[in-house]
Amino acid sequence: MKNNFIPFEQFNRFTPEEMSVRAAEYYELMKSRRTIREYSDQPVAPEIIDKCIHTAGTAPSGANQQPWHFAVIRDSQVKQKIRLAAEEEEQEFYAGRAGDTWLDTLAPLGTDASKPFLEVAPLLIAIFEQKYHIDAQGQKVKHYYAKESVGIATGMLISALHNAGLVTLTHTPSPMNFLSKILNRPEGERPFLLLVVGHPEKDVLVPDIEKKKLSEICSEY
Ligand code: IYR
Repeated sequence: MKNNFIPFEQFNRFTPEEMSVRAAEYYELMKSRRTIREYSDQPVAPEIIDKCIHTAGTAPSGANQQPWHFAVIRDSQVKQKIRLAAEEEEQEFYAGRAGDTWLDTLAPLGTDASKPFLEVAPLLIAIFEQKYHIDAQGQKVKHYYAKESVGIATGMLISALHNAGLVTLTHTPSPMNFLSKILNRPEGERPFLLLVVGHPEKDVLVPDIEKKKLSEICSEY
């Protein structure tokens, strides 16, 4: 059945000049984002995280099915369990599962199997992709473009957290089924990403790497 349609009233229209300024300002904001692997234990107020997750929840999704769940982990015992399980997987990854080609590609980042940030950072957000939901009649309803939708929402979350003055690490221990077990997530949900969130450790260093130029990522037709 077709939805009820309502006027599109909350949209802001800007002059071309205002649009240029806003586009440039957003670029400046986002290009200062860096992935951070060393965190201080400085806490983050829950309402800031709630607002950023609420922002992520405004993302477009296939058939508006919103196939995502954000599990916020602050409890140190749960963080410790996640660290131990992740490091177990990472040890196998770095000891051979990844293969030489992958490890050679990663070498410039200087990463290894040790993941202290999973305990030090004030919070982790485990993002789950929901493959389906159960409707009022108890029937499974498949979600369309679930992975794409969760990816978009995750990008919006990273952007919102950066805008709020926080740093993140998009961590993907592989496989990460342990997240479903530790967090007791329902069947039909798959771990998508583990986002580490907080404040950077004092005097933190980041790799001296560059983003591609506009001409390398964009073509016009
Ligand atoms: N999950 C591992 C390996 C890793 C893989 C990629 I692709 C990265 O960009 C970074 C790390 C780890 O977190 O160490």
